Amino acid sequence: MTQEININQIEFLDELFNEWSGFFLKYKMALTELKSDFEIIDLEWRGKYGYSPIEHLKTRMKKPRSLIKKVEERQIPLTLKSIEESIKDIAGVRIVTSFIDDIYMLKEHIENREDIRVIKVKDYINHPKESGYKSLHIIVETEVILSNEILWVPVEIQIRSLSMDFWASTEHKLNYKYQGKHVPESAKKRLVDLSNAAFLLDQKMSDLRNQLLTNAPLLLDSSL
Ligand code: 0O2
Repeated sequence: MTQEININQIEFLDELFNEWSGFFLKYKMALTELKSDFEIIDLEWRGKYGYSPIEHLKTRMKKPRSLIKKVEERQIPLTLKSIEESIKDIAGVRIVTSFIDDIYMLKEHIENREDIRVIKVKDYINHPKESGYKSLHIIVETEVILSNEILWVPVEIQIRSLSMDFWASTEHKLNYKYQGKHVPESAKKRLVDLSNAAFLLDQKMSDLRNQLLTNAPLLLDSSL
């Protein structure tokens, strides 16, 4: 930057920065809350059953560039009020499971919690996206208890299996190279085929697990 900034501009930038930082704060709090909720579930399961449906978990705040792109796509005013009302994935949690069944078990758990309200479920596992993308998206509002008020903050929870996650992150990297350009049809088709192949692996793993779980009492008996 070569242009000098004058005092009025500094004040304006200061104000803008404070306003936007304040806006994002409640989303950060909601992510802290949800992360800890799921870590507790993870600890509980590992302690009780020696197995947790949560393979790993991460949280993310939507990047300003991605937020502004969405504002433009939706043709909404670039004001904090309209962003808050229209965009529900500013805060996101991604939970990766080993098995497909675990995804729906966690969905049920979320639906039954009193500190989480489910707003919308988008099942891209039973209804994959055209790209081949599979995942379960749950838009929720999570309770954040402050010193003198309670907030309900929207968060998008994405739950997917390890192989769905592998496909999504690899596809994202491959498509990133093509940003703004036309991805060849043949490549798109191969990505859909790969998504189906990954899903087949998921199904076979689930079948194997169910078979082992059914046989487990017998295996225990025979080891006596
Ligand atoms: P980022 O980087 O996570 O900020 P809507 O039309 O409002 O119902 P919306 O809000 O566009 O739907 O959300 P959608 O399509 O339900 O989910 C968007 C998010 O899902 C994306 O985040 C990705 O994380 C993931 N996603 C959706 N489709 C694909 C895909 O084809 N490939 C991959 N790899 N991921 C996908 P964002 O918004 O792109 O950005």
